[in-house]
Amino acid sequence: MFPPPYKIKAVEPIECPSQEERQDILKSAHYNTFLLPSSKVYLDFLTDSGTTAMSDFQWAGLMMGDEAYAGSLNFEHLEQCIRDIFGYRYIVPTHQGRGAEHILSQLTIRKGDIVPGNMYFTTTKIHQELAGGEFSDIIIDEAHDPSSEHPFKGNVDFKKCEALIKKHTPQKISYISHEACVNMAGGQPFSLENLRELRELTNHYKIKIYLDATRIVENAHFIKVREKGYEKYPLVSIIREICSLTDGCTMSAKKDGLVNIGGFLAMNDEELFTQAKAMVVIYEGLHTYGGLAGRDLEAMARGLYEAATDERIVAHRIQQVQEFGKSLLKADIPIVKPIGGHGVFLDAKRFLPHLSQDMFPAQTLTAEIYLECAVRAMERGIVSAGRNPKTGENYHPSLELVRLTIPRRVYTQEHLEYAAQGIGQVFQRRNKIRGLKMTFEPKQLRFFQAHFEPLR
Ligand code: PM9
Repeated sequence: MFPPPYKIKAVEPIECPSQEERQDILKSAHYNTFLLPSSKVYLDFLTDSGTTAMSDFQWAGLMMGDEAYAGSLNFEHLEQCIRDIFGYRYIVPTHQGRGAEHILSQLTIRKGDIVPGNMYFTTTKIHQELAGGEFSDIIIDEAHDPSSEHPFKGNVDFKKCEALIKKHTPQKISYISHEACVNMAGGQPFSLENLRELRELTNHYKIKIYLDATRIVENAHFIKVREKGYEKYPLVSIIREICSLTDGCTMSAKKDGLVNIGGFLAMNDEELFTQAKAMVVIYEGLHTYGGLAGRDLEAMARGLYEAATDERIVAHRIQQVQEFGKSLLKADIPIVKPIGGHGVFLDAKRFLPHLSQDMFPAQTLTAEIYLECAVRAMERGIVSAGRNPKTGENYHPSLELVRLTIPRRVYTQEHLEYAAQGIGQVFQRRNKIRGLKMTFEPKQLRFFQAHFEPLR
């Protein structure tokens, strides 16, 4: 394993609550890790979103914030940076990814439209539904099989895609929603070959592709190391090639953009840009700050440059995730394969085979991991999938996963070894684990705030 391409300049103390304390805290948090106070968490693997340690170059950028209401210098820098790296013509900053998803969905989806995509993401889907659309999954079948070792599980299945277009007519398809390093599949990339073919297919039907670029650097890294012919390509060229095959993107810069807050919407269509600028002023802020301070725009510009040009950052990060996954595999713990980009995903169906999906096995496992070692993980299964808005029935996703998400540049190898040991202890006592029942269910994005209690 090669060492990190950085050294540590500031540290943040963390504490591990005792076992008895953890019992009480978990109960008060209603067995939902989103409701745990972070001061009571030892290692926080809830998310890689906004949890990055910024570089000294980014911190220095905060002091360069131009806090003018209009036309901030930092916006110009960000705009230039996104044009350089991604190649899109027009940029609208937003406070985070879902701000961009909201605007794109409202402007491009009509009531009754279908939005095909390579597996759903929670915030993306809710915005598509609120705009009157219906998400339809066109990812390859292998993505739904946690043990398939397919190197590009984020790929689109063209048969599914074309069948959908023919069934509903091209006019009813708002656009193809194409996510880099598909989160809900376990951080799985698409290949450039697949995207190129998708572009040809959509050109034929005159359908647009909008990329979710949230984890585009990780996807580009996987293309470089797995796709034939790209070994010697700079990451930036791969990113540019991905973007050139799409019509625009939404991005939560809180992940691969290496910042704690920020996002944007980018596109090549001038008319859409004019409409997006009119909308951003209603929901986010002026079109040159999008709900962010000038200093945030600067940190985002610097983070994006850093992530795309210092290739060691993403290479080391992914290596750290891979090593963590391998240590779990060594203990026979069932995880999604291949090990993904931003975290290791436990397969709760195989970890707790005695629990039916309606007993929330992945949610249960997140609670047990916290109890065991004060590590916070996230449910990515039936709770996250929610209900079908038309029928009110629970979706039963094929993947019932616990995500152990690794924040960028935050934890050391010892931290990861500690977590692997704790999860190993839970695995030893798995047969004694009982499920949960839901006692409070918010209407939308229920996983954030739902309450649970142990089944008797
Ligand atoms: N992802 C994550 O933890 C944070 C919120 S959901 C628990 O993975 C993709 C692929 C994401 C994503 C957020 C968003 C929304 C869009 N697409 O959180 O609004 O992974 O910045 O981005 C989270 P924002």
